Parts: sequence; C-alpha cells; structure tokens
Amino acid sequence: MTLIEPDAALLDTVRSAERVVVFSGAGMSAESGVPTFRDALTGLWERFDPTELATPEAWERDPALVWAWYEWRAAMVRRVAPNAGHLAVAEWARAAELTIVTQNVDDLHERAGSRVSAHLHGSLYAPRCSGCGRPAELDDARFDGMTEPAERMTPPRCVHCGAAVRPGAVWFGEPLPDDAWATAADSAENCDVMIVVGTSGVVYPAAELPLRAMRAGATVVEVNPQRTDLSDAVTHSWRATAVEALPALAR
Ligand code: BV8
Ligand code: ZN
Repeated sequence: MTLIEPDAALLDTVRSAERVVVFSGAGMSAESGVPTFRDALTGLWERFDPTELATPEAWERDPALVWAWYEWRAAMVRRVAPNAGHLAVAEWARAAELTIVTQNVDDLHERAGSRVSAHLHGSLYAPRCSGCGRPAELDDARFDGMTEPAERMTPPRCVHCGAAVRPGAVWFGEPLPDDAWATAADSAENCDVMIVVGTSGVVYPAAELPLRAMRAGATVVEVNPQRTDLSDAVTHSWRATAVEALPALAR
C-alpha cells in the first residue's frame, strides 16, 4: 500500500518491533551528497553505464579506468558526512535488536556510529589483491589531495605477489560474500519489521531480501520518493526520503 504518511498503527508496529532489519541502497546516502548508483557516472565517466563499468570484464579491459573511478568515489565519500537518516538508524540500534544490511559501498552507516552486519556489495575502503586476494594496506591519506577526478590511475601492486590491487566492491557477475549473504538472508527471514530504504530493487540477489521478509510474515516498509520494483510487494511503500522518514520511524 502506498503511503503519503504512516498512520499511528504502523508507527507503533515499527517502533515496538524487537527485531528490525534496515536494508539500504544508494538512496540512503543521496542526502549526504553521494550520487546514487545510477547517477554515479558523472563527468569523465558519464559515457559509461555503471552496470558495464562495475564488472570483471571492464577491469580486465582497462584496470586504470576502473581503478580511477573507484578512487574518485572513495575520495568523494570521504568529503561528505552521514545524514540524519544514518544517524537515526544508529540511534535506533541502541533501543532495538537492529541489523543493518546494505548494498552500499560507502562507510556512512559506520561513520554515523552503526555496526553494519552485511556489506552485500563490498566496500570502497577494502581494496584487495586481484591475484592472491589479500587485503591491500593503502594509506587513506592518498584521498586528501584528490580534488579532481583523473580518467585513469594505474592501480598499485600487491606487496605479496605483485598482482594489481583491485577495488573492494562486488562486481556484476561476481558472487556476494558468503558470510554477508548468509547474515542478510537469516536476518530477513527472522525479523518483525524490515525497512527498505533507498533502493530501486533491481539488483539481485539483494532485491530478494524484502520478499523473503514478506514470506516470513514481517511488516516490510519501503522508504523511497519513487515507486520501485518492490513497491507492490511490500506491506507499505512510503513516498519519502531517508532523512524525512527514518527519524520518524526510529524510536
Ligand atoms: C550475482 C558494487 C551470481 C559496485 C553493485 C538478469 C535478471 C536478474 C539478475 C541478473 C540478470 N543478469 C545478471 C543478474 C545478476 C546481477 C543483477 O542483478 N543485475 C541487474 C543489473 C539486473 N547481479 C549480480 O551480478 C550479483 N551477483 O548474481 O552473482 C553468481 C553466483 C555464483 C558465482 C558467480 C556469480 C552482484 C551484484 C552486485 C553488483 N555491485 N555495487 C559499485 O558500487 O560500483 S550493485 C550497485 O547497484 C550498488 O551497490 C547499488 O547499491 C546497487 C543497487 O542500486 P540501488 O542501491 O538500488 O541504487 P539505485 O541508484 O539503483 O537506486 C537508488 C534508489 O534510491 C532509487 O529508487 C531512488 O528513487 C532512491 N532515492 C533517491 N534519493 C533518495 C532515495 N531514497 C531515499 N531517500 C533519498 N533521498
Ligand atoms: Zn597478491
């Protein structure tokens, strides 16, 4: 059911829920100034389709282009701050058993004080070796001087095996991290309330999570200024932004 405003009964259900899952997508960070995934290709990269560039094939074809895009996004996120939606979720977690499952590769939930149980699509801040898979210890200070995007940046080399260091994101065609998916699926199937915020619901298997929560009998509230592929499948779809809705839903 599409909502313009949640009624008192829904607010009571959400605020009194013991087991809550917050499932977030790129719209969660939009009001912090982070372009959503479909808008993440601006300037130098606007001629690319994100679902083309976020792939192992793009990395094989042109690692310097892909590495530059992720470095620029990581530098940009460092210059913004968590928004009132991130802060409300962090506050909520102090009063209920709250599990955060995010598709986002930014660290804004963490910087708001939350512990994220599952980063389904990896992180901008977890570069790893494309050869041996070890995490790469890179100095975040490298972002400080990065005020202009560069079209190409040669990725650093792994100190252990010499292979190129790759972004820590999960690309299209790559499996989600087993532990993140297991945590996310388990929390979706065992929650009383799921808040689905800021996702277009087109990327799988992540978009399956609200459907699993519905099948398990949870109250699933979508928060999105637009209608999405999930809007008809959830119990309530609130046309609101993360900053408008989350402080109202949290206790
Ligand atoms: C896998 C990291 C199997 C990279 C990302 C055909 C049909 C179905 C599925 C497939 C298919 N072909 C291929 C697939 C599978 C594919 C997929 O789903 N493709 C899609 C495009 C159809 N999935 C995969 O490949 C996944 N892996 O399936 O592996 C496998 C198993 C074993 C062995 C091998 C393989 C991996 C998918 C992970 C891809 N990586 N991110 C990076 O970030 O660069 S996904 C990427 O999209 C981001 O993480 C993003 O989070 C995610 C989803 O996008 P959204 O978060 O929803 O963001 P979007 O911009 O779309 O929407 C923003 C929403 O916010 C909008 O609705 C907007 O209205 C709203 N909004 C805006 N402002 C606000 C707001 N909401 C609230 N407040 C606001 N202020
Ligand atoms: Zn290595």
